[in-house]
Amino acid sequence: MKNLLFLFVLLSTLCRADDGYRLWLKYDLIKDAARRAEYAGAAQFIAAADKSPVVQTAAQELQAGLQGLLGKPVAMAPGAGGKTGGILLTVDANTNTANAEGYQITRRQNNIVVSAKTPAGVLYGTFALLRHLQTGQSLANLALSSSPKVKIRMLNHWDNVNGSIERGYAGSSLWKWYELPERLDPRYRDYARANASLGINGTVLNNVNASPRFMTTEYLRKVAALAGVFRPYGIKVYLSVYFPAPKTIGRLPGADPLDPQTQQWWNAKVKEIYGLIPDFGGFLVKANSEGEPGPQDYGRSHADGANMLGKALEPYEGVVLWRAFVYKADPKGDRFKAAYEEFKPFDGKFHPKVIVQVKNGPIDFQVREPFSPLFGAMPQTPLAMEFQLTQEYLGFATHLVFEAPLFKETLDSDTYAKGKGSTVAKVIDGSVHGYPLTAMAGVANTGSDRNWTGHTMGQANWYAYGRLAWDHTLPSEQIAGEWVRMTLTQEPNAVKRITNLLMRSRETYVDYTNPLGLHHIMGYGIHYGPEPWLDRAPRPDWRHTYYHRADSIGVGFDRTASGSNALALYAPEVQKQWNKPETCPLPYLLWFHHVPWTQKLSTGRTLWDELCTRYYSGAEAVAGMQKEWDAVRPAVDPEIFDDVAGRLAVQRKEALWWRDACVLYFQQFSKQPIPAPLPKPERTLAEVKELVDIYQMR
Ligand code: GCW
Repeated sequence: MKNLLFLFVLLSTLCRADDGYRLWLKYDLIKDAARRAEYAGAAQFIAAADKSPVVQTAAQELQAGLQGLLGKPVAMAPGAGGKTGGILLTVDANTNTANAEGYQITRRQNNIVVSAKTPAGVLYGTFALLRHLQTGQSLANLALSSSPKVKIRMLNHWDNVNGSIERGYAGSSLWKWYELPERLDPRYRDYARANASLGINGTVLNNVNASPRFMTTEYLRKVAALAGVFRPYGIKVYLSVYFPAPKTIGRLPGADPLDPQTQQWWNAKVKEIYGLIPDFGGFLVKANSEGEPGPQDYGRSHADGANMLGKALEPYEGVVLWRAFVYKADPKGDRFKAAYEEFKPFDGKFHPKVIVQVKNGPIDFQVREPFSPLFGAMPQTPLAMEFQLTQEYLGFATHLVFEAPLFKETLDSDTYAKGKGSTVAKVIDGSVHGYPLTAMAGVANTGSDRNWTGHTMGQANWYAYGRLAWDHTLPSEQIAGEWVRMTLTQEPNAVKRITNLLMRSRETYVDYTNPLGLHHIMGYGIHYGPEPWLDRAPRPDWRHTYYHRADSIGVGFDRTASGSNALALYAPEVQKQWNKPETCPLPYLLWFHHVPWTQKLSTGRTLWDELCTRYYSGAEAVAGMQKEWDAVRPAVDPEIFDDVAGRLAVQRKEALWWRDACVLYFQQFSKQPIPAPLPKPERTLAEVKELVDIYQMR
């Protein structure tokens, strides 16, 4: 009897074991019998009269989804033919949506009708309906409608030809270049499904530090094979460009963008690409940045380079995404201003095919950054937002950091470009300046790990990015809740706890790593762990003392008129919010001010005491996260539970490194005790440095 019981428990555990592969598209049987019956009654058949591949994809996904959720097959009917009680997927040019990719879901004559102007809209509507069912919502008064706010919603993969991923923490690349085009890994399709379910409609396959290989016919055939898998999911492929490709591959003497030979080479290359991939999305370019070649090597500007590619794309639909992530090694300058100074003078001078892609902040995907001043400064140039999903500066795949609040913080910031309400989101979506092209990019956090993102909770960042690229007005909390219910559990208490855990995670990470606006003090090169003491590097702006400027007086980078004056790049209203240390919001304080250790802050504590308090409370909060996670154990899959619990334990350990490293390091300048009742670190600065050094070893 006992043995039997053991077997039963073991079996049920095994059956439940979930490796995370299915992401938020689990389609597990709905436990609530009444809800299941309600759905079954409304989904007796699926009718998708439109034969386009994208609509047929939608129908198949719906069928697979319903089979799982209802636990029984749902038939595909050729058309409604007067029948009721089914789901109709229809392309209808008269659907009342804001744009071609939007959808409407209504109940008509006892059918559920998913309708859109285009097949892609039907696909997105179908996934929205599935989400509605997956999250267990009622069908009474079903009426959903939504349209994407930006046109190009893409992932950027920093994947290399050898299968490695720059700043990737979830295994190796999904793309198996040596097997393509002959063998198509089934995973390519699942990748496309996941993206399409969010409305992502583009993917840049290769690293912006690009290999010229991708412009060879040999590799373009491989790319075409992937495009073929993604096409029925409404996803276009894009490629990162190695700027001197005409020289490396075309054997031209150079790649000067104003040389007619260069232009001709690109024209021919683009023609070749479209011959292989008729719906090719376009190019992403990192030029004259961090050692990558570019037009400046030929005495030309970023605009010359971008416009040359724009011209080559003229006969086709594709676009050029030209990155603004550039900064010169200038010991007297402020890296904060670099992109603005390079690009602002070219506003209005770009070819209509060009979008300038700007990172959310002026430096580099730090734990918190003020929005890039370029967002307020380019009325005549379409700007794309670049977010980073992979946690380069956010603890890799070991720290739990839900990024939606970070994305929202940037998107909701007001640039005042055209008066109050000119938020970054509204600049990006074209509503402030009427940009004809609109785009958002997320540097992917996916890899070959079975669960795609290493940390199971990292899936939530992919999910949140996709949802916000579709509709930047969605609240972070709603996104978190959806993801939890589709991915982890439906148990209401657990949903609440995990949603809260996600929602607080980013601020917690800020507290134990870079509180009060500190930035760029992470481990050199690998960008992991603390290294505020770094004062030697090949370039001044790769030294961390450059950013925090700690001295006997205080800490922080004076970017007001008395310092680098980077603040002047913002609209006067923005400057006003940040220009005085007494009124600057604490999250941005040390971004803009060098503040005395003894300065009293709005919290009533001195800067030094506040800094310590945050480092300690942040590290303590991780222990709180562990407790919260323990409390949801009965409600989540055991394999996922263990995965997250293990990673939280690493996070706790490393939060303590960060805390001890930073308070001990800055204490050398502040010369003040750790404020009571906080306990003194149990180790010396030398000891923490040694630990951090291990992670820097070859
Ligand atoms: O954040 C930095 C990374 C580089 C990256 C670069 C970029 C792809 O450390 O690894 O290179 O940004 O965005 O180009």
